[in-house]
Amino acid sequence: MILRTLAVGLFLCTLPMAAQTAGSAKLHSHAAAAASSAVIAIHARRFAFDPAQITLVKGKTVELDLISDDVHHSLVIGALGIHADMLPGTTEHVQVTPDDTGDFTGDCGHFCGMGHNKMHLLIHVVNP
Ligand SMILES: [Cu+2]
Repeated sequence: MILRTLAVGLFLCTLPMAAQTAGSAKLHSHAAAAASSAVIAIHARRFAFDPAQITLVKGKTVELDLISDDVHHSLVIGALGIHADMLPGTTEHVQVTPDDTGDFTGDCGHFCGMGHNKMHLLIHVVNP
């Protein structure tokens, strides 16, 4: 009985540590992918962008490949000067070179249904 309690205690102690390690590793590889990749594909479908957030590096040019999976959407990021249609069957290629760090929000600029105003893309711009 004592042994069993010990084993459970050990399991509970190691579990959060394992979860933390996995979490930070995942975050790290995501950041590395964003920094080394020059093309980021962004899909739009009613009613979300996928991925819902991306990380860009200040001063580094990245191509956003904008793809609609269903109906006519658009991506509007006022702070980055982006306003691009997203039409089904076509990929819109948009070059962006962020000048400032910070978090910026993109929205769908073409009414696509009742959840249209819930479509947001969060852009993190970080220092090189
Ligand atoms: Cu929309």
